[in-house]
Amino acid sequence: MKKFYLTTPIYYVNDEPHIGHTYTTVIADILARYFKSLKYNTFFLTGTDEHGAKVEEVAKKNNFEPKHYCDFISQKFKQAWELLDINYSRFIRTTDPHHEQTVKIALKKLYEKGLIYKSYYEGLYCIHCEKFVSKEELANGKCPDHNLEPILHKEENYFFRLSEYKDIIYKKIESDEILILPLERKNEVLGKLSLGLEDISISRKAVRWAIKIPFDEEQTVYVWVDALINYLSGIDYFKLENSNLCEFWPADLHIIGKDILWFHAVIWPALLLALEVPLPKRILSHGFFTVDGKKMSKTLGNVIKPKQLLELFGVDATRMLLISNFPLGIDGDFSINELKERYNKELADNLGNLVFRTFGMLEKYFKNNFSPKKPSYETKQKLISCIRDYKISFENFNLHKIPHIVLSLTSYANWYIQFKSPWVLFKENKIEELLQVISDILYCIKTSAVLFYPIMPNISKKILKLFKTDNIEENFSFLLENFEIDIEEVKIEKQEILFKKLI
Ligand code: ME8
Repeated sequence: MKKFYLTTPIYYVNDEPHIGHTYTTVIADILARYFKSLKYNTFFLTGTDEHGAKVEEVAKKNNFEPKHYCDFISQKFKQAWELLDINYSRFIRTTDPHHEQTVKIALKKLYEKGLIYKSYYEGLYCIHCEKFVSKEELANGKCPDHNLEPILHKEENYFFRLSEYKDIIYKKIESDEILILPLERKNEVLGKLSLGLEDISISRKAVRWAIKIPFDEEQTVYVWVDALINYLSGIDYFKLENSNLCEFWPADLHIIGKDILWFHAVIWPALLLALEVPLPKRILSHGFFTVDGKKMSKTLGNVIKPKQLLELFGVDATRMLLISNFPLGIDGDFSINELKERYNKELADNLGNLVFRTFGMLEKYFKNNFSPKKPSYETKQKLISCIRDYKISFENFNLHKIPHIVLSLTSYANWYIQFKSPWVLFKENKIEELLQVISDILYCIKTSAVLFYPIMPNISKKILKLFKTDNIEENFSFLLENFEIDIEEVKIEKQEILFKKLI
């Protein structure tokens, strides 16, 4: 059986989930559902990144012990993912004992191989990025991502011989052995790599809320090394638990935001090469979004929480609107008003109205006596081209295109209704022709419901119930392999409104 192992970043617990985290996690869930429906043995890992100075500081501010604070916030992430129908296989926390043990095993291996050494480090450190920053990276002396001044930091640390891996990583990225998507991001990484690669410090003396270095209790593991190793502990790579999950390695896809590409494209592969562990196959790095043209930030008070979208649009529409608002690789802007407009136009007026009016016509014209015809040549061609575009977009991870592709089918069906005017055919008693038109429309509806499954699983199930179809995954793989679908039965009954229009 083919396998697919995909991951999201593990999110910091210094704050509750917002739509940035939601975006990445929804993308992962859609891809996991897609591959699972195509009968891949799929493993989808997400979780929380719980160590580091920043978490300790926020916990203290809120009068919590760090671990209790982590329990509290990681629970918020789990709750949000439940509300968004995120079907992850495992939720990993870096405070899980087996993860901590995995990190220690990895560090010991690196130390024994002579790939870690002690030295002094002095530099500017942004505790919100949890990394040293160079003067060139700063904007007016402040971290451009957090608008805060970094602190001057000097201490004796353990260093990892990252510089030794520059050429090999360059080659592996250039040759797409590690495929970085989209292409512009690959070029960015190659450009930065060609400027040079220095060893990095992988331990801290001052940070206490962290995993202890196994060969020196005075030092703790740098949070990024701790965090990256979650991709191995999440599938029990060193077999600390009695499972066969390690067979999922190597990861088929790491999904991340562009902010953390360097860690995933360079530092992570170098650590894996040093550990003699096979490399991940692909990294999908999406853009960042602003809200009404401004960076999302607590200070500006414009952070959008997933709950706000869920209350307005419901779970399925939230997922669909989130991923299709702009191309995956680029930065985009978010405005609730624009989303409302899209919801009304694309979901209420297009898809929702199509289902409502078609089943209304079925009831009016055919009562309980409807046996569908095969699709006409023109509708069949439309279905085939839509399924082909859909597959290509999924294969290239162009997720933002998918809803628009499926909606082109429902738009076609709405246009077809106007064009063929079934009410005239009924009036003129052209029953055979009427049967063909309604059948064509039903093929479009059923096909779009199946294709929408990874994105809008509940709406998809609701529509497919009208065709007395339960086994969606079976229908999904059949449709994508054969480019056709069967309609055996249709439930003729008055329809509820799938998407209530928003004012
Ligand atoms: O970086 N637009 O965690 P984090 C789009 N713990 N996506 C956004 C976003 C925005 N405005 N803001 C956040 C960390 N994201 C580390 C990761 S992995 C081994 C360790 C998403 O809580 C995006 O996926 O800061 C980004 O990469 C991630 O959240 C950063 O989450």
